[in-house]
Amino acid sequence: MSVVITVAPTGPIASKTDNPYLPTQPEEIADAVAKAYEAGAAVAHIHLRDTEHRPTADLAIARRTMDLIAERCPILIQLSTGVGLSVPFEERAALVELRPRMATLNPCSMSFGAGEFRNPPADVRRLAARMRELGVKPELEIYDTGHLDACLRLRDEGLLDDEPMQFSIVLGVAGGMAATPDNLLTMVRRLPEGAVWQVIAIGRANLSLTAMGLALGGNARAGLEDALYLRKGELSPGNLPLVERAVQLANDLDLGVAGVEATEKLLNLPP
Ligand code: KMH
Ligand code: ZN
Repeated sequence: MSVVITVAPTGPIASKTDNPYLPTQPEEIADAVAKAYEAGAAVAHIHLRDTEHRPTADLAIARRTMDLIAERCPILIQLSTGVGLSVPFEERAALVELRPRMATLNPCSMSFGAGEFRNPPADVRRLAARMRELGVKPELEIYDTGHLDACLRLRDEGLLDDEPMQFSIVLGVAGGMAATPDNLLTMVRRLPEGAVWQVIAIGRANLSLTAMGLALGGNARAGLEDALYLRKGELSPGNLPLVERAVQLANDLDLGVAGVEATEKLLNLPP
């Protein structure tokens, strides 16, 4: 039994003012990902920023980032189609045309902190169908119980392969579920048989809920997208310490860490 560690180096919200080690440019992102790969990450969840550090779905920036990562290491690239709250859905969806091995699929619209995360049902269905056509495995980001039900409806409509379904249980976004052990347990109990899943715990509860996820049989995600601090008052000096901590947690629980090939098998990734 081994667990998949995903590095999420950047995210849609934080800036270099929040943490100066946040990678925003393609070279910085590729460097953070390569170091995470060396530490044990098998998947890289990628958000892009433009030269002004704003979230972007610019295809040239995405292509360049993917190429730079591939030059450095064979990590599995999962592009975020969440991108950022200000980027139109159609631009976000176009990223899957670059055929990353995986991409996120956010099934529902929601309040997201002070902003709004727009995922209209018809657009989500179109994107799910296109990902299926292109062989891009969706990572289903669920921020509430109803989001899980929405994913199961997509599956029942034939828009998602369920071999296996891959979920991120997102806890701690203001507008979604709070980051509590109770909410995590509720979600895990409701997942369909055979699902592969990980916890994305935003902010202060990141470490405890990541550990709980591992103990419950989930995978783990680590990086500055989800936690800017290693512990109270101590900014993480880059993504590497967060990834190393997740790997250490998995090792301490005697779980072992899956490499790229094992992850491809576990997720039944199209070639
Ligand atoms: N940072 C996540 C909570 C995605 O990548 O598709 C939201 C997100 C979605 O960034
Ligand atoms: Zn993301």
